[in-house]
Amino acid sequence: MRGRTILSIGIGLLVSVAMAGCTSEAPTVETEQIHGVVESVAQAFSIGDIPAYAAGFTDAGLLDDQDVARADFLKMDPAEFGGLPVKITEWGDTVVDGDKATAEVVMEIGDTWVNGYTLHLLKQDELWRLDAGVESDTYSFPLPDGVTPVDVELIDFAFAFDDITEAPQAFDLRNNGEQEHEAVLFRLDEAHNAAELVDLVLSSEGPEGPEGVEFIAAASALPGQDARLLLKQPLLPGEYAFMCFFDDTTDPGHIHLEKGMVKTFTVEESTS
Ligand SMILES: [Cu+2]
Repeated sequence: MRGRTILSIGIGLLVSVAMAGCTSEAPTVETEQIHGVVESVAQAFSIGDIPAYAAGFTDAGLLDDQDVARADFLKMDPAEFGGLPVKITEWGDTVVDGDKATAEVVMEIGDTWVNGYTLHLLKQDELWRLDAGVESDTYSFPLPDGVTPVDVELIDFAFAFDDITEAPQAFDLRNNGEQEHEAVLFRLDEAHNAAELVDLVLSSEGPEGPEGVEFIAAASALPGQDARLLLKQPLLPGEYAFMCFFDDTTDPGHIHLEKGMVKTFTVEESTS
């Protein structure tokens, strides 16, 4: 996960100590080592431990994850990194092929939502390390019984989804654009319409976002990629907005939100 603005923290990473559900197969030594590395990386992110985080990556993996070389990452201000509690709640398949491996993992982030990632690892000097950014590959983990995801299409530069008729608990993002996108979900208060909200967000800084706007959750997807976002609880009635804060790679200095990548929706009070 990158050490960027708060608004983007959602995409970040993971953490934790307890691995809840291993696969049914008996874990091999390799699998245990891989899970241990991932746990340590997640833990390091949770507490903002930059050296420990970097130790879990190859040079190429760290560069992909952080967009900076190891030497520069190690000089980063610890206050700017991590600090968002992340817990690994489930492992999917872990597949070892020689000195390479993939590990499917589900991470609960900030006690609010869940993302799934397929991690890519490389064994160097007898140690497994992440060889790609945590968010570089997703994992569409199984949803709880009775949870139907809302399909959200991400394009350059807009969100598209059908009318929301029931309180959603999960979103399946599909990036059909040419650029990487994120879906950062906010709950709005009644005082702001969408245009005012965009102005507020663009002019604010800090992990909490602007007053009157509550950060809920986030996920990101590369072009052609799917990403699943599961909330721990269905959304309460109210007004919500998805926004994307990624840089426009064809227009440096401007972000997708400025190009119109924002969409609001309403969750109605249940009539039952
Ligand atoms: Cu975007």
